[in-house]
Amino acid sequence: MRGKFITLEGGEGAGKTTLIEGLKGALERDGLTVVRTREPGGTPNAEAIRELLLSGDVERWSPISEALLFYAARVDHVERVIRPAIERGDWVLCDRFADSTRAYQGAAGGTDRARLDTLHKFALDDFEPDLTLIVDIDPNVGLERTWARGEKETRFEAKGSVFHDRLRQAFLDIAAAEPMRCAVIDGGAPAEAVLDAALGVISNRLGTP
Ligand code: T5A
Repeated sequence: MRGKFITLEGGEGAGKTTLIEGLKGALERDGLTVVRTREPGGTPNAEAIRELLLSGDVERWSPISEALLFYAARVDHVERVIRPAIERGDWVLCDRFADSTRAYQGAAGGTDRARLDTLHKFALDDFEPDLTLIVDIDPNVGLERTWARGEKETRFEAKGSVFHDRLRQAFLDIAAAEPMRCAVIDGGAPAEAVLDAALGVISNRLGTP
């Protein structure tokens, strides 16, 4: 039986990585085999592209160059990891996917959505997640969480507040446009409540064995 493909999306520091860890444990306790992965990344090639994308000067790449690099990484990731796992019957939890390109390079970065849709179709045809959890958070709260880690800022964290406000709205717009695929989770809630909400959505939308 085909597995399921679940993506987690949202702005910086929304809590996706924390949530994915909790989801993996809970779904494995339900007897599922779960593959946890992330974008950009998930394969050696895609991790090498991640380094190009996240480091360096904020304006190092134009949004179109970024989109092409994200898709080069994404095709490698889908072909080598995501699709084989789903075909084995595993459930894949992926930290970010194509909606991040639509929000970061598209709505917030200024690349026309139709061009990104053409790129997606060229690269992956109609391949989309079974379910996308959009973890929504006030960008100021999310960025403060990332700063509290004391790590060097990525190129995207370093973009200004207008960019991060647009991002939040972009993810909410994606959820509103595709309610069958997407669900919005309140990322400002305590971590346990975020996990409970996400598990509720997964159970309602996809069921678990
Ligand atoms: N990107 C990516 C694009 O521009 N286009 C694309 O197509 C793709 C795929 C990736 C960057 O690339 C961009 C987007 C990103 O800028 P990344 O480092 O993977 O870079 O960035 P994020 O995915 O944003 O990862 P973060 O770690 O910054 O955020 P998370 O994963 O959402 O948050 P998380 O879980 O690490 O939590 C952050 C902190 O908050 C705490 C955690 O303990 C942690 O310290 N926390 C909470 N605190 C209170 N309450 C909660 N509910 C909490 N949940 C977590």
